[in-house]
This record gives sequence, C-alpha cells and structure tokens, in this order.
Amino acid sequence: MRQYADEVSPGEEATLKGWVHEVRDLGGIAFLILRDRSGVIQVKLKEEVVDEDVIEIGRNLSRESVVEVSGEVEEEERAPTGVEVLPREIEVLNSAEPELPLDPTGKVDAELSTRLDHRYMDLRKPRVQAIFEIRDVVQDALRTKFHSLGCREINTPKIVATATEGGTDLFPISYFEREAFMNQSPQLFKQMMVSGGLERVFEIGPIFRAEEHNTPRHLNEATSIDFESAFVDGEEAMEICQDVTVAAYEAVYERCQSQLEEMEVELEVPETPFEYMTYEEAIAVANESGIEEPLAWGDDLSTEAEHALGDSVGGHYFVTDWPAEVKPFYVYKDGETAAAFDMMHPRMELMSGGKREHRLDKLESEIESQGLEPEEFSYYLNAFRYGMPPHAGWGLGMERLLTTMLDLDNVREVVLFPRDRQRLSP
Ligand code: AMO
Repeated sequence: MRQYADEVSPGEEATLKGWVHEVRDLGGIAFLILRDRSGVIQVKLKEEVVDEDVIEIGRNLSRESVVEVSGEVEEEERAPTGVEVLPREIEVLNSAEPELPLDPTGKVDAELSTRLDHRYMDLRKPRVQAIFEIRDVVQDALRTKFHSLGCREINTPKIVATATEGGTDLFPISYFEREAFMNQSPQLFKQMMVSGGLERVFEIGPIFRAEEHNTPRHLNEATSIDFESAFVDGEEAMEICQDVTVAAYEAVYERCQSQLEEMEVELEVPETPFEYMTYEEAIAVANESGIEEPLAWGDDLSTEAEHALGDSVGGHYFVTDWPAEVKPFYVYKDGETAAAFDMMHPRMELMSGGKREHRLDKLESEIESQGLEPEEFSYYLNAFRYGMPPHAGWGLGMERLLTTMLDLDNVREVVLFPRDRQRLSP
C-alpha cells in the first residue's frame, strides 16, 4: 500500500508515490528528493548499497516525473525530514518533459498570469497548495457552523431569467430560443425558501458578475456564502455573520498551523463583538480623516473611504442603516433609510445583507421604482402572496474572506481558475 512522505518511519518498508522534486548528483552518491502532497522525502542512490540499475533510473529522472519508489526507510539526520529511503525499486509512472513552464519549487518567481496559465504546476508549490487546503477547511467549517445554527444547505439555479443585483453587470447567454442570464446571486431563490418549509438556509456557490474592470478584489465568477432565515431581524442576521466568520478563522487557526507557517501568516482570530456604525457615522469618520473626495449621503463608500474607516476601526466592523436609494429592491426600507448592513474588513467589503421587504405591495412598488417589471418577477412575488414571514439574510464573498484572512494582495490567489476580463481559460 502507498504511504505518504510524512508518515514513514525508520525500519519499515515503504512504497511512496509522487513527483521528482530534485535530483542531486554528487558523483559517488546521488539524492532523489521525492515530493507528494504531504511534503518531501530523500531517496539515497548510493553505489554498493543500492542496485546499479535502480541508481541508473534515479540519476536520469527529469524533474516533476511521476515515480513509485519502494525500499527501506532509515534514519538520517542530514536528510530534510530526518529519514531517507534506500530504494529497492524505482518505477517511472510517467516522465515529465525536461523544460518546465514554471519552477514548482518557487525559487524562481513567476508572474501571476504565468502561474494561472499553468495552475496545475503552480499548485505544486507548498505555499499555493496551502491556500487551497485552507480554503477546503474554511468550506468545511462554514458548513458545520451553518448546520449547528439550524440551516439547511440548498443549491439554486445558476441559469436564470431575471437580474437581482441590477442589470449592468449581467452576463447574457442564449437559452434555446430565449435570452437568459448567469445568476448574479441566489438572492430571490434563498428568499423563496424561507417561505417554504426550510425556513433557514445557506448556499455556497458561484455568482456571476460582468464587472468591466480588473481589480485585485473583483472576479467575474466568485463564490458567495449566502444565508437567509425566516423570523430573524437585521441584528440577529449580523450576529450570525460575525459568528460564521469567526468560526472560519478558528477552524483555520486550529487545523491549519502548518499551512499558515508555510505561508508565513500569523493568523489572529478576530475579536468579538465586531464594531457597528451607521452609514451616517461612517461617512462622517471617513470625511474627518481627510479623504480626497469627501462623501455625501447617498454615495457608495469609496475604496479611499473604506481604507480610512479600516484604519480607524482596525478590525472587522458593520456599517448599518444605508441610504434607501443605493440598496436593491428586496431590502426593507423605512423612508430614506434601508435596513441594510455591510460587513467590512479593514481592507475591503466582505458581505452585504439586510432585513428583507416581505410586504408584497411595497416590494412591487420598489421593483417598479428601480425601473424593473414586476411581471418578470412574478415567480418570486408569488411567494409573498401566501405566507411570507419577516426575514433577513446576507451574502459573504468567499474569496474576499480568504484573501483578507491570509493577507494576500489579490483575490485571484484563492481561486483555482479565476475568471476576469482577460481570463477565460484555463
Ligand atoms: P453583493 O452584491 O454586495 O450582495 O455581494 C455580496 C458579497 O459577495 C462578494 N462579491 C464579489 N467578490 C468578488 N468579485 C465580485 N465581482 C463580487 N461581487 C460580490 C463581496 C460582496 O460583499 N444578494 C446580495 C447579498 C444579500 O443581500 O444577501 C448580494 O449579492 O464580498
């Protein structure tokens, strides 16, 4: 049976499978460094100790070839992991071409675009592998946390007939003889579910936004962590978002120390409760900090303002009570103010949410006042005719959560195959 590099011990016979990380030939002795997903292990090719044919195979291996090595494990304190293998057999399972598209040891830097073109190879770097191991742990922790909060996981359609987050950043597609769109958010579906028997739901799935601009925090296909629940108000929904965020940090702190070390990240679990400020307070703080373009009621928070606020708060915080006009039709509004909230990291917005409009007449007039046709939303509006509870929810960006957690400078770092204006393949 196959063993991983980090689980073999001296005195045992081992069979390892992996990639040729390096071959160091010192003349009378050569070392093959074998790598698998757990790390590296040294294989000693020493004349008189190891069969000549086996040494010959080992010496001629090209980097990144896939091999199976069987032999005895011995203690060797000079080896990278304190043990080495004396191979009885080396089988080449698939040899790699000698010119590699990038250096998988990470010693030679490559541009992000080159790395993404050859993501399979980029992922062989322990630092990059660590990012996706952490992403896996975060997704697992989120699911566990949501379930402990009584949520059911749902999966909603990604091909849809109508926009939810405004029409400008929609991707149209052809759907037989009709036009359809890639969904911008599971918004309308998750709301319909709270009137169904499920009451409290979450989804972790793709959202599609035809954002025109390439920025370090925007993607054209992102992953949204969505929550929606009947019978909760905005306060409770915000607290749940805070707790879910902290659960993700705690899981990474508890389960990913070696990955964090590999990435040289000193993770701090955010302190609770997160700060709260109203939108009005937020623009006052930003303006007082001396930002170049001061904000007035009704403006979205600029990147400059977000940074000023982040510096002033120094941790995660919520901005509540937004101007009604900047929030979508489904948010509950009271005069000028929307019962909407955003959760911010000092570097950027992570989440948007709100208490929802559950009164049919108000919802219809909101849809109209945003220049949309209520008839196009009849499938959604019907759910409000026959028993829709008051409810609230939010959408938290997975990539932004990870990028800020791991102090990375671009959301593309946490996506295997990012989609942006320039990049549609691989
Ligand atoms: P919103 O559009 O603010 O709200 O999106 C919620 C969160 O999703 C992430 N996000 C993105 N991340 C990367 N690239 C993008 N292009 C992108 N767009 C969004 C952000 C953002 O804060 N339906 C509402 C949520 C709700 O009210 O429940 C919505 O989609 O982190």
